[in-house]
Amino acid sequence: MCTTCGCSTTDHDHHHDHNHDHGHTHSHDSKHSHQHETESGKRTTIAIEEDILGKNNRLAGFNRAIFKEKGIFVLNLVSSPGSGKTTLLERTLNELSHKLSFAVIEGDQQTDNDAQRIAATGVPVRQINTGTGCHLDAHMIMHGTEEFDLDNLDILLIENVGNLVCPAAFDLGEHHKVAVLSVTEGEDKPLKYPQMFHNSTIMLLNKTDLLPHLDFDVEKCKEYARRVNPGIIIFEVSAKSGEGMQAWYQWLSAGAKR
Ligand SMILES: Nc1nc2c(ncn2[C@@H]2O[C@H](COP(=O)(O)OP(=O)(O)OP(=O)(O)O)[C@@H](O)[C@H]2O)c(=O)[nH]1
Ligand SMILES: [Mg+2]
Repeated sequence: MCTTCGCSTTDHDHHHDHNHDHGHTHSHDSKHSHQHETESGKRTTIAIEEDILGKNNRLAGFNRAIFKEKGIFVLNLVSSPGSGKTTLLERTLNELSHKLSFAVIEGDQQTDNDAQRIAATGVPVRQINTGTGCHLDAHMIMHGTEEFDLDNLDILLIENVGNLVCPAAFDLGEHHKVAVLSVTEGEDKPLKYPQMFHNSTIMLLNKTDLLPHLDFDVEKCKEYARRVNPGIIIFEVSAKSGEGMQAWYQWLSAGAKR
């Protein structure tokens, strides 16, 4: 029995309605079920949502305390599907893992494709499949870190499920959310999905190598991001060519040594 979250760490399949990488369905879906149209129904939905977020925040606090005790710098990469999160991680690990010790948690609804890509860099990785769930939560991270050597870890990088909405609401106990936006998505995304950019410390504007082929307005995009989060730090990068990555590496390395 896990004394922090109250779950059994050995036989999740029988006791849980949430999902790690065990293939069962995640109860957080109740947050998104708006089938109750009556006033009392709405109250029920809101109460469930508060309960879920309250439990998540408690477990995120537990994660944060562990990360602090072990001196691990933890980042939560959030974005829409395909913005280049895994490609950014691959390049970052290939270029920095000889200097700093990393571990990675990969979140996807299905497949371990991304974990395989990370494993090829030689960095320890754990894949979490959320099934129908659209985001990682603190409980998944709590158990997802169990097999890592936390005493000898500088940086934990978490790649969340590709989704610009739900991951914004869930604290995993990370130090910072890092929003990845690729230039193929349109410069208005920070205005359309403000919570994600409001809650992120960093915006990595990725795929800048494609700019010559697009109408994407970089300055307008940066202005939109600052409109929802005046303090957001923006790095323009290409995970493919490596352009602009040095500034990101410096910020990451400084965070690990803080
Ligand atoms: N041109 C270009 N392509 C890129 C860049 N970064 C990633 N890609 C491509 O974009 C596609 C998606 O990249 P991924 O790294 O798998 O994206 P992701 O955000 O991890 O995707 P999900 O995990 O499915 O959400 C791949 O075809 C990459 O090769 C970049 O900087 N420039
Ligand atoms: Mg990925």
